[in-house]
Amino acid sequence: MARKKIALIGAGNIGGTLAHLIGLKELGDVVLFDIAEGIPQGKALDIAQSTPIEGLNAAYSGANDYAAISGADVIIVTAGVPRKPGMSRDDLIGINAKVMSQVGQGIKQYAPNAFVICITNPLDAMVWVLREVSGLPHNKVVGMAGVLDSARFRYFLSEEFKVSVEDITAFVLGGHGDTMVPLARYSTVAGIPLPDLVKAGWTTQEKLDQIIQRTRDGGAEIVGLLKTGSAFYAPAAAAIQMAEAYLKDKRRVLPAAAWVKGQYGLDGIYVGVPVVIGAGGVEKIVEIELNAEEKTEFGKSVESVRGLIEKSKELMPK
Ligand code: A3D
Repeated sequence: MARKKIALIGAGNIGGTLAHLIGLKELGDVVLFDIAEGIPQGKALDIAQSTPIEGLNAAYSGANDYAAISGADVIIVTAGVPRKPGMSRDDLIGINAKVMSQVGQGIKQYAPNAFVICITNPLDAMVWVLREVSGLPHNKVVGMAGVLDSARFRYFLSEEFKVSVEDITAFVLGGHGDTMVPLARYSTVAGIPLPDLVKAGWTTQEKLDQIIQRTRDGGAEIVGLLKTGSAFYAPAAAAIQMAEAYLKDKRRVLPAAAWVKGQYGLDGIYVGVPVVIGAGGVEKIVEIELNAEEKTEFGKSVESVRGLIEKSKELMPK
């Protein structure tokens, strides 16, 4: 059986990290694409030269022409611009909506059967643009945000509880932005929900609220430290988990920005919800019951995504 082909559109910080991780996990051959000349070729060659050391089998190439992504099984999109200190994700929409239009055209022409994972911000609206322009089925176009947001939540909780990150599950719903909704009720340590751990004295409600806020601000905290760009190691790891679920038909239950139509009372929008990812792409939207407060927060988040999608429509080249 031939190796899978994974195309990375955008060969910047996240693109390069994705390329490296794909090789280390032997998920397939990698094509790096970017508009910057030399960058995708240089990163491909550099990583390819690490394969004899690691003892792994993966072919690497770099390109500035969309023809190179032809027939890709998986495409991960990071093309565009990241945040700088003081910027919100939504400030990126002017440039990135246009970039997503170009990328969507390239995918439509050369890789219409791929499973596409978008990472470019503002995430939920950019996934919408990519799907709209590429014309791919909704279940084959998805956004990475929830895996990263919940990983941040899990990491902060593991520090607070002094237990392994492996034993913590966390649940984050809604758009990838300041309105994201980390759900304490559905987040657990070895199956014990967080509110029960507050009752048992593991932490206080106040501390838990601070952790939830730090999760919401998780991206900005790193932008503030790096100053020249945004997080890339954890975002890349999160997208790889989603790609692997598709390539290996794992049927993993992961939070992702997926097309929700009918569930949660929504009539067709990309927003963060739990989904099942397997060989069929997004095979199922998992619907959970929300209490009144969670419903209000989720509703606010959906409204904010809706606003960004409307803005994207105006910005997309006609
Ligand atoms: P960066 O290192 O700047 O890489 C972006 C790459 O895109 C650069 O190499 C550019 O040359 C390239 N590029 C620009 N325009 C085009 C185009 N039209 N076609 C092809 N390539 C192009 O950024 P990064 O890798 O750090 O971040 C990439 C994106 O991911 C940004 O929009 C970030 O905001 C976003 N991001 C999202 C998350 C989520 O959790 C959703 C987390 C972190 C970053």
